[in-house]
Amino acid sequence: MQKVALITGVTGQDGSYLAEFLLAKGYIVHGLKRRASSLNTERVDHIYQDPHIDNRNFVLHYGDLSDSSNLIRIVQQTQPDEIYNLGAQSHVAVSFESPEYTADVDALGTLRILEAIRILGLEKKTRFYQASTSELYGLVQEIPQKETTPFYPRSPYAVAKMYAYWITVNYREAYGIYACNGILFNHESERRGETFVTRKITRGLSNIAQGLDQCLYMGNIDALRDWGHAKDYVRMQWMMLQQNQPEDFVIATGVQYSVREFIQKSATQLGLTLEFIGEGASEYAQVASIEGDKAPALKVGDVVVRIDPRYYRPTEVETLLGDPTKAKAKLGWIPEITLDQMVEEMVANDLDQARQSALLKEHGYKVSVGLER
Ligand code: NDP
Ligand code: GDR
Repeated sequence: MQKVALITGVTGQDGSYLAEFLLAKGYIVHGLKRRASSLNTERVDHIYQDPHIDNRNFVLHYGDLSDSSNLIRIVQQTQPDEIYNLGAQSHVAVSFESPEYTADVDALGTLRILEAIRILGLEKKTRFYQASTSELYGLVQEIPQKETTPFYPRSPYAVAKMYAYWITVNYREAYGIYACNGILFNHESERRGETFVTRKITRGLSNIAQGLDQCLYMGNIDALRDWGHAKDYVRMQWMMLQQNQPEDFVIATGVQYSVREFIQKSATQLGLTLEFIGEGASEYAQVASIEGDKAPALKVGDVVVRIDPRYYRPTEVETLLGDPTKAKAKLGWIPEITLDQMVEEMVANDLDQARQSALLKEHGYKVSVGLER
């Protein structure tokens, strides 16, 4: 019998990699997509199947985590063996702008799916994965952070995710649902949303290198993160649902870098050496030397990074470092992609896109590199 999975957030970074992963394992994959005024399925277009063919194994359904009746109907129609709840308003800074919406989708959205499982009597059939986050640790109480480290959320996003974490635990204990939290530390890829810090850096520097933009405006570049690759992390999401007993796991690399170091590494990939001058909001980085021809639009002395306090958060998470010992010991999970390989992949992808745009511009076509930063 083919297993059936339902993924909320299938059009996002993780959802798209997880859908590929499950299809390769022979699953029938159903995904929830939101109605938007323009198409938002770019990350899954390569696995899209024409609705006119029979026996599709990848099917998208319109839906929203704020809409219980729609969720109940989709769970009823698809009768999933596994639900991966990846859908969320996932941007921490945006959650300060839209706290109520974030709570509705990220906290109550999780409850709505768990209730759908219960209302439909699927407690013994459907396994549930909740996309929990290292943001729960916020103002960190212990370094490195593991499954037993106390939570101290520092944003409306993290507070909403804390509700989702505990309601998942509660439905496991109260109703015997196989439900797990993956407490995932930051993970990135060439499919990362453009306004998260890593992609903002690789894309921004690539555009500057090709003469499509002038400067990258950053917030707190001293923040420390434990960054892994999304492909390694979605594999782990699946592994968590294949155990005999449901449990919560921290997923991290156990290695930490600053945002500043990520900027340096990305610049090196572009053949640039940067010099950081000043401190805090007055800080900027200029090109100290250039090697190779990946940055034809730049010259030594050009300022490529400036600090703009508008990107500071009202309450910041300064440092995150995970301890994945439990996941390694119990599940045999080992991350395969290093940070340097990931930076190389992300810069190569963004440089390729920037080169295409630069070529179009050179030939008189209008190009937009996206002004929303
Ligand atoms: P993305 O922001 O790339 O994707 C989020 C997905 O959720 C998109 O498909 C989005 O749809 C969808 N979505 C947003 N709002 C709603 C809604 N109201 N109803 C239904 N779907 C909605 O996130 P990631 O792939 O990076 O992360 C996946 C999950 O893991 C998220 O829950 C995130 O909070 C969590 N997480 C992520 C980490 C990371 O480092 N990436 C680390 C820890 C946890 P659309 O495409 O239409 O916007
Ligand atoms: P984060 O990721 O908040 O950790 O949440 P993000 O990449 O947005 O920020 C990481 C750190 O970089 C600092 N920073 C900036 N961030 C952004 N976005 N833009 C900037 O210009 C900038 N300058 C500095 C931030 O202040 C922060 O300290 C991500 C999301 O994927 C969540 O959904 C997920 O739960 C957590 O990772 C784990």
